Amino acid sequence: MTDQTSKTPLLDQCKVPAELRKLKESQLRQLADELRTELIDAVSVTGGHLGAGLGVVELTAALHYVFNTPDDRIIWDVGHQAYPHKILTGRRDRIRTLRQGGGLSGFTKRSESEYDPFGAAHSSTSISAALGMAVARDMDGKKNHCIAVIGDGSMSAGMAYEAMNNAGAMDSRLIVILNDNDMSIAPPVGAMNAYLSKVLSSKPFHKLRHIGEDLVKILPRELTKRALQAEEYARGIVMGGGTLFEELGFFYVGPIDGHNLDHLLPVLKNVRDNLELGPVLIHVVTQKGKGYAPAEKSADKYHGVNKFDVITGKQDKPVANAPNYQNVFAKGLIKEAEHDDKIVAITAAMPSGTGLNLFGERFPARTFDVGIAEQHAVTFAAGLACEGYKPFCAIYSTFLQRGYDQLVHDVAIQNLPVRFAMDRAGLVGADGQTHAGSFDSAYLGCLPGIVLMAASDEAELMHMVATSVAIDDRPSALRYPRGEGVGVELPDRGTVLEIGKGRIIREGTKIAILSYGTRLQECLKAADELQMKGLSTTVADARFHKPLDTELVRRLAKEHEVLITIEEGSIGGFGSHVVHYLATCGALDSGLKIRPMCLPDKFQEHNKPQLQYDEAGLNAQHIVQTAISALGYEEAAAANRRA
Ligand SMILES: Cc1ncc(C[n+]2csc(CCOP(=O)(O)OP(=O)(O)O)c2C)c(N)n1
Repeated sequence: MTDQTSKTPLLDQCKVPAELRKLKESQLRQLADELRTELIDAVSVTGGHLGAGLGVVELTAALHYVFNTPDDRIIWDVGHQAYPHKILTGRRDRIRTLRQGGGLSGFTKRSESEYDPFGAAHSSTSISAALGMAVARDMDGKKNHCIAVIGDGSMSAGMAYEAMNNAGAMDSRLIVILNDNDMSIAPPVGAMNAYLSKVLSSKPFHKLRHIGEDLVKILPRELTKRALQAEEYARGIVMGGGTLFEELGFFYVGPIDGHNLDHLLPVLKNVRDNLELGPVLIHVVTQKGKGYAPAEKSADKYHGVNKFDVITGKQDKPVANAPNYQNVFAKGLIKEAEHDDKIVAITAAMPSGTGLNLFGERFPARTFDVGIAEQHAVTFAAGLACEGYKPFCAIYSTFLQRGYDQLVHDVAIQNLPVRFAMDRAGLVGADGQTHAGSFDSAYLGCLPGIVLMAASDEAELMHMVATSVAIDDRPSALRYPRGEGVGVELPDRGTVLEIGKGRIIREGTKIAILSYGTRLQECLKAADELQMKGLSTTVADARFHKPLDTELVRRLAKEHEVLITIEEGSIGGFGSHVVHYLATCGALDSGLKIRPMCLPDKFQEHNKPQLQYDEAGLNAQHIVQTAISALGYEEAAAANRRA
């Protein structure tokens, strides 16, 4: 029985897709409206990605209605648009726990639901994964469908083309839905975007009255593959648009209005029922933020939002106590670029996330948004460096993983002075495992010749930007975290630091804490506490991971009983190098108690940043405990109590 008081009576009946599939087709419009209401209400409580989900409400309902999920696999690219999918696939009761500690992930995740056949968060992986599943299905003699849903922004990454190129040649039955909303986080860039606009302007939307006849004509069940190929060829020539995909071996259908269920449903059914087809690309046009006025009006279409008031759309923005790191990075780089016209900046589709939107306002001709194309961004920067430019490649630590071979092969081996500005280094809170910048110190620390720095506060970041400009004979990278600085005074312009030299912040005699990056504040708190316990503590800021300040490290090792290193990065990073160095030069033979503190050896789940640090054991109290237990005082105290 339907709850008469509910704002979402139909949605209440559809806890899983099998129940959705019991509705009449004529009820789907109302269901989609209810789904949108529920989505807005949920994200107003949790914050998170809203615009992308609003744009695929109808598509989500239509896909689960037409296809037999979870046997049919729907793979959402990035996964940030999958909140409506989560609501329809048994997770509505937990939807208000999105991105909260212990709650649902903000992306698709295999361990969360059988309806998430593939986890995502980094873009442009869906076609490859769907093709793998399609080929496995064929080898197993099964019949289920494999559907990748990918945005026009995510189509700018090379991986999507690698997958299409392979799919076109494999001829396996695969459905790719191109969700074209003419937006990424910022307006999309590049020739592909221009191409899609051309397709849209040259071809009218399929009209309802044509859809049945057209598609029967286009996708006749009885056509042999050969005849189908002839048909594709003819369509490419006659219809103009879609040819690029057809040249890649896809059967192109579209463009289709992705908010019109009368258009979507027959197309999806036709494609579902034509088992002779190889790879098909359905070009669906949607609007990011659709159906919620404040989102539709906003410049980023509410890509990612804080909690907000549903009536006004006003977001709950916490008052900032200090400027955030990305803006300080932009300020520092603008200042340097005013003095050096060889400085150029590169972003891979994240101008506002990296602060390069500010640099771009000041130096539009020296700013390059290359699209979601980290691999290209790195080698493009290498090319600029070859010609005497000073490229700053501003890429989040987690996304730079994608450009690793380019970094090794194109930049490091050729010793090119590309500067990497790695934002979101360390834990990132609600975005969780897939976005944590945990590994850069480990994956860069092993590269010969590179200079690695980590800023301990926002003034240090300014200095390190200035230092990167000065390092013109080899690659360098600097890491800084997500969020606000610590509130120190900012210089007007950064000062160039001595390469490979750390600094002592506080002198002591018994315990030494050597910090790399922003845990420095916790080290100072820990030192206060240790001091109160009568344990004289030195605190040093390493500044550089490579070249390592071996003189400082040796001195700390020699003059203290305990040496703690601390960093917001994985095992294999800064601390591992310090231990390796000390072991190699025999400094551990004298009985030094060394304790490297780093992130735990696991992919930490999303949570509030403070709780993530607690879980990681990287707060002041953990440093104190580590020092005390290294000295054996806990055991001594316990032995005393026992006596
Ligand atoms: C490899 C990688 N780089 C950057 C990002 C950050 N990012 C998340 S969503 C997004 C835009 C995606 O645009 P599109 O595919 O068109 O989806 P829309 O949000 O417009 O629905 C970007 C750049 C990412 N997730 N993965």
